[in-house]
Amino acid sequence: MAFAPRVFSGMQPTGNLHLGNYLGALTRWVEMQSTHDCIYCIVDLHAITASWQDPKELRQSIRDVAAAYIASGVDPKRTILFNQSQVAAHAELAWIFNCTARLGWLNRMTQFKEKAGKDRENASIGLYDYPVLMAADILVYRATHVPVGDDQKQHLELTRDIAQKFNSDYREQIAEAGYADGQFFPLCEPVIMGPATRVMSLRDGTKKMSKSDVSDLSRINMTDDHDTIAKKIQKAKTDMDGIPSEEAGLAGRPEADNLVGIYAALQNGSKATVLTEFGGAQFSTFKKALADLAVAKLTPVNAEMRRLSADPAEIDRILKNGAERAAAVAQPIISETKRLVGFG
Ligand code: AQP
Repeated sequence: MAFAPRVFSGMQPTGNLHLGNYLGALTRWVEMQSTHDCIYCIVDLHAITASWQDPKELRQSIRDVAAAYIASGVDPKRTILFNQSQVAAHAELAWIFNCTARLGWLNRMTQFKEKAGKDRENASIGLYDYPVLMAADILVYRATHVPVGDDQKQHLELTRDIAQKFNSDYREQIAEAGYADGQFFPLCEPVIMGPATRVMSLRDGTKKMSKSDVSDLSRINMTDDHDTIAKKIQKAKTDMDGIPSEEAGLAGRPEADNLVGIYAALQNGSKATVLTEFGGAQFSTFKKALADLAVAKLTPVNAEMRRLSADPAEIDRILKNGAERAAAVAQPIISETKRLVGFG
């Protein structure tokens, strides 16, 4: 069966979205709306996996992330925008996939190892099972393309493994149901593109920019104002050399590479173009230009987020409408999955 192209992606409402989320994923999501049928989700079920979330703050965070999506250009009329917990089919399919995925596959997931750290025994089962739920999020819509940052590559490989094993475990039932090529779930493609698929911390160029980093100086939040953005860029770690003229000159210089990559992504260009413009400049000059560009790009998004957040009832209405539309797409797929498995 040739699957109709469909895009799915999501972010966790676990705090302020940052420049990594924006450049690594959100900008791609917005572009893909003009070429694909898109479903964008606020993955609140995932949000409670790493640590306990205050319910009041979680509810607020869901609205804030919805506002960030819309302010960045996600159009809730054209695209389905909703929060995961409101469509029960995600959790239902995750359970079936829990019985498809193998323990050995999950044991290899590096994000669990990083997030659980040394206190593994104390990590939630949800954190361990996170990639299986992620596979269900994607496949419950039979999505074919998943725009994400580079850190999600391994989870998407697991999604493909789960789809393949399900298709193989139930091959007879799938054939009987008339899927001639034996594919009930598609093998989705990760869409990891552009110069900022892995935006690094402003304090340490070897660490991913992340919501959970204890240092707020490590990231630019989408809610940061003009002065805060400028201050964080000015304080960003750099090395003793200036800006090189060619990409080879960024090798072994993670902080310089990161700042040049951020500039390129904000400009919708390439690192090579940035180096042509700034090669030979001091970091002080480059940082000033980078701060101006980041402010110019993020300030309008920030203002729109504030405008949307002033009307939480409207955000709730958009999410409810999105959840109804998402459930309508997921329902026949989960029903057919259950039939294939032998339920009902
Ligand atoms: N630093 C990054 N560079 C590029 N892309 C990134 N993404 C996250 N960080 C970067 C992409 O953003 C999407 C949503 O991520 P998420 O919020 O669901 O979870 P995450 O990847 O765990 O993000 P964080 O900031 O690292 O959150 P915490 O600290 O809570 O774990 C994904 O497409 C991701 O690739």
